This record gives sequence, C-alpha cells and structure tokens, in this order.
Amino acid sequence: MVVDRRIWKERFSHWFREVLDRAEIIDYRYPVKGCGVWLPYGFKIRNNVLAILRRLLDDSGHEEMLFPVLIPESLFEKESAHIRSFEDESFWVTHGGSTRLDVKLALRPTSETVITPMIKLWIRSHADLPKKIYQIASIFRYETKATRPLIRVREVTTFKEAHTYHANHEDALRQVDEAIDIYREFFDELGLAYIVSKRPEWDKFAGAVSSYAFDTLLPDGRSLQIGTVHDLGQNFGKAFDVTFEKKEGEKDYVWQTSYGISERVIAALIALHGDDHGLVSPPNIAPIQAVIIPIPYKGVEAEINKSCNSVFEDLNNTEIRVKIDDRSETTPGSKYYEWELRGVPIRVEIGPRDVKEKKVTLVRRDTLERTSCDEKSVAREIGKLLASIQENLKENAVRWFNAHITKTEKLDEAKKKIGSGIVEAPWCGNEGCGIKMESLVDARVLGTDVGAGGETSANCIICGNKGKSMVRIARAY
Ligand code: 5CA
Ligand code: ZN
Repeated sequence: MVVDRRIWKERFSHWFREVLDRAEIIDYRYPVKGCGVWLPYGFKIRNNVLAILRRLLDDSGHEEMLFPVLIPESLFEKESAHIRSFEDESFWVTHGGSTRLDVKLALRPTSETVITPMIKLWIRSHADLPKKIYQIASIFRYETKATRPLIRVREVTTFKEAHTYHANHEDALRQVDEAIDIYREFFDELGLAYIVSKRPEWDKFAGAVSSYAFDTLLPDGRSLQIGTVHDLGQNFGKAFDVTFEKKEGEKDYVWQTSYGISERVIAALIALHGDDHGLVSPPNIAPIQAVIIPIPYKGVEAEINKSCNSVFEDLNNTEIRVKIDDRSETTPGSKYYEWELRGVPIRVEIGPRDVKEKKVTLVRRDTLERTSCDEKSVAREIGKLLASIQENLKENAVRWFNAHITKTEKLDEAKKKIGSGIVEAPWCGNEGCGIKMESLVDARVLGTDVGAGGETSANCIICGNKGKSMVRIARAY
C-alpha cells in the first residue's frame, strides 16, 4: 500500500508535533528556545540509530573521542571564513561567576577549532596519517530562523561529527568519497530517500574548499539537509599551523575533511515513514519490534496467557525485541491504537479463536494487513515480516521522493512545481544566475549532481547561455 502523503501535506507541521508528543519522542516544552528533552521511547530510537552510525564509522577505521565544549575566542577566530560565519551563530560565555573573563569562550557550534589545535600535538609525520576520529555530543547554535524540534534546534543534542587528517589532497578526496558512501549506507539502513549534491560556492561550510550535502524531502514538499561532507583542504591546517614531515623529509600542512549528521535524521525517518496513525518505525531501529496483545475471553484466560508467554519466549530467543502488553485495565482496542501511534512494526494478537486453532494473528504496521500463522512458526514468520517491512518502507520512500523531483527547462514550470518538491533545471554555473534563480522561484539552490549524471546540453534557465549542469532547487528547511 502506498501512503498518499498529499493527504497530510498541508498539516504536516501539526502532524509532526503531534507525533513527537503523543508517541513520546521529545518533550519540547523546556523554557529555553530550541531545546527539548528526549523521552525514554525517543531516546531508545536515538540509541538504535546511533548504534548503526557507530558501527559504520568504527568498521571503517574511525575512532570515537570526546572533546571540550568551550572554545576560547583566540582559537575560534584563527580561520577567518569560519569565524565570520559562526561568530553571530554562537553562544558566548563572558563571565565566570561575576568575574568578566579575559578571553570569552564560545559554546562549540561545531568542533574544527577545538580539535585541530590538539591534532597539532599528536601528528608528527606522514606515519601518523591518515587519522580519522569522531565524536557524538551536543553543539550549540544561536539559530535565528524558526526553531523546530529535531529539525532546527539551538542545542543539537545528537551531533555526530567526524574529522579526518591526511598527507595529501588525493587522500582527503578519497576520504570525502568514503564518507559519502558511509552516509549512503546509513540512510539506506534507515530507509530514507535522498540526493547528494555539491553545494554551490556561496553556500559552502565556513572554512571548506567544497561541501557535499544529503537532502531529503519532507511531506510538505520542503527539502531538509540531513548530512554534510566537507573537503577542508589545508585551510585549518594552515590557520592552526599543523604540519607533518613528508616521506621525502620536507614539511607540509595537513589536509582535512569533516562530516556531520544530527537528530534531523530522526526527524526525517519519522516524517518519511509516518502515516495518519502516527509513527512507522523501520524494524532495525524500532525499540519494540513486536508487541503481543492478549484478547481476554472468559474461561480461556489461562490458555491465552500461556500462548502469549510461549510466543514471547520464542521471539526473545531469536533476538526479536518483543513486549507483552498485559495491562488489565486497558482494552485491546486502546492498546492497538497506542502501539500503532508508536510505530511498532508487528502486532501479535492472541485471542480465544487463535488458541483453539494453535494460531496467532499478525498485523504489520506499514500496510495494516492481517495474517494468521501457526504458533509454532511465529518467530520465523515475524522475522520474514520484519524484513519485508524494512524493504517496503524504503521502496515507498524512494518512490514518493522520485515522484517529487521535476526536471524542466521552463521557468514557469519550475515556479509551479517548486512547492511540491525538488526542481532540476539547466544552469550555466554562474553565481549570478544561481542567485537570480533563487529569488525568481523563491527557493534555495541545493547544488549540482556529484557524479557525471548532472551534465546538460540545454541552455541556462536564467540567462539562456550554454548550460553546464542541472542545478537542483527547493524550498529548504
Ligand atoms: N563541522 C562540519 C561537519 S561536522 C559541520 O558542522 N557541518 S554542518 O554545519 O553542515 O552540520 C552538519 C549537519 O548538522 C547538517 O548537515 C545538518 O543536518 C545538521 N544541523 C546543523 N545545524 C542544525 C540545527 N540547528 N539543528 C539540527 N541539525 C542541525
Ligand atoms: Zn546562466
């Protein structure tokens, strides 16, 4: 079944807040703008998502570390493009108690200027390179655009930032490719749909040589940047004087990359998979993969309980995350409603008819289809269903996403389609045309295709001169 997102396009924003609240993901009522509380159920989702990310990074030679939150202004301002962009976007600590600090301290908005000066102490020669590290921590940004839970927050509580150091540019560029591959795999495992674009010059990360970004689409047709990968060249190496001895004996500045992911990814998976019943959790990150609900019936309570316990044991033994909801004061109907809202992939119903036939009833959350299976084969059956749900969510997300990308050479059509997704149009590559396009269609340039697929022979949609590449435009979060 394909969930038609258009049903809730208009009320997506409201739907999103309702789901976060009622499925107990985040409580956003904390009295500091842009700050929220991870509730136990949301925190479990967060942990499962981070486990995938940690595995992918650890398996490719990244080492997890943890750096300080405070950055002295003297370090922060060393890379000029970086400080220019982040100065007004940072929270500043100016006092210790009532004493004014000699050097004010920024709460890290990201950590290049925290990590690079320490790397300088640890790298001597080419033998110390490449070096790949990451941390998962809070960062703080004084966002002035409208804040929204998970999507744009001022305390980003789930910031995974990787930083890598290399002996030459080729190796750093190879790392950029590796990072893009790792993120692809990560988003694929979450069943997300995305495109990767090279950001235009005027929208690069502050201090980067080039930036590549993953964008997805939310049901309201606006794009959301869910991850970025930056080639930092030697910009920070030079600013912080990080040198190493090359094989031939001479010195060079270190080459760097950095790449980041935040809780926006969790916003994206809620938004892309959810439906009118609430959350639909991909099985691989679902805190509970199957919930067993007894349907009590006078006289057969004992048999029903016995069957529930036996199914629980079977699922538990095959490492399916399972729970029995045996609250006696709540009706089965209210339980269905609650677990659907929380997106539990499989509901197992066990009632008088089921026990009589030695069967159980299974309902899958993505399509709400009901099937029946022998009590004996329940673990194998649910294993198959979980795999099928995982697959189906991804397929639906990708199908919907692709249906909301429009290629056009006409400005009128670009204007018409921009409200519902991403528009791709021929572009000469000039910044002037890019900026003009942004104002004419009232949207943002996301960038161009990373591969060769983005080339075009059509003329620039703005100036009519020979086009170089297809540029992507969208109303962006
Ligand atoms: N140092 C680099 C690489 S870690 C860096 O900071 N890149 S970034 O600025 O692009 O941030 C990485 C990712 O964090 C972004 O792609 C975006 O998905 C997410 N992010 C940035 N700001 C916020 C915010 N205010 N709320 C939620 N997520 C954010
Ligand atoms: Zn042009």
